[in-house]
Amino acid sequence: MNTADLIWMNGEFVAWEDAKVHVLTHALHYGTGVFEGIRCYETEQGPAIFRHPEHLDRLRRSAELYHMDMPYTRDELREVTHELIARNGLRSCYIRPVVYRGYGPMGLDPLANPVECFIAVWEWGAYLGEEGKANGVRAKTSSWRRISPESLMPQAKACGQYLNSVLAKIEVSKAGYDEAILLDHKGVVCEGTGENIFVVRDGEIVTPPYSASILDGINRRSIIEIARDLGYRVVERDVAREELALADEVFLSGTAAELTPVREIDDLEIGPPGEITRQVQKVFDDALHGRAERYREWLDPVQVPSKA
Ligand code: PPE
Repeated sequence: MNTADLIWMNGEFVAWEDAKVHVLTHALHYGTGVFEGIRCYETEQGPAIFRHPEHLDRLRRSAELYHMDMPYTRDELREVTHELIARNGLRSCYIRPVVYRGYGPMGLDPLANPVECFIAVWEWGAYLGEEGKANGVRAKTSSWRRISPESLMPQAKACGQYLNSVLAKIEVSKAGYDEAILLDHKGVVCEGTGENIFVVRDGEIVTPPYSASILDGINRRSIIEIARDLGYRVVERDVAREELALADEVFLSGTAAELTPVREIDDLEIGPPGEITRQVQKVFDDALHGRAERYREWLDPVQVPSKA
């Protein structure tokens, strides 16, 4: 992992190696934190953050679901993120804000623990590998079901909830696959461990709806918009497991993974990335890197503060 010089933590810029928490930090014991994954891309106009306000809004909503009052406003977080990227001299990076319950009383009632916040940035390459992004990954359906709305809140991007993804990821990586696909508690296709999923069949694009316990992915929304702008029909409906194997094309979307095609599912061949996947991937990549005029408003150019 590439480190950066500075991390922003509770209102201050601190050296990477000094960004520390106490061992009795509540979130470390009980997973009581929420986070975001955001990417900043090098564009002709300089570094620019993809759908920054949308990510910060989701962070606030996740915090609210766990009864945490955000210690900073959206604008404050946006500005310090710009400054952090500039002060680290980064042209492109991954951005990880975390809002969490800090050191305080032990025990499950977190309400007396302080709500703390940090933002870390680092250079992060293709999450499922450059090869996977270009030629597709091998996926396997996990035996673990995606967290159900009966026990947790699938729409919250909360730290503890990721134990579900961690179990699925370990299961399939030990079996030699690149990524896990989780079914939801009803047995329909939900998503990857950190990506939403799209299925293409007979020219139509299908993706599971919110009722399938998915995370409301910001890239998912962007890709739906791009695909519709390209003239494709995109349908949000339940997807049966075997539809993955019967699909003409399957791809994943997420901030870390961007748009990554799936070439094999449960040892059944889907094939190399198809025409629709490639077309959507190209426009999406242009949007991320500021090459698509139509989607320019999705980018938040990093404003370099004068003191940087
Ligand atoms: N589902 C899950 C479970 C998920 O974690 C992500 C993002 C998505 C869907 C796609 O959401 P979006 O990025 O808004 O399009 N996963 C983040 C964390 C990945 C990680 O390994 O850490 C990410 O991609 O940043």
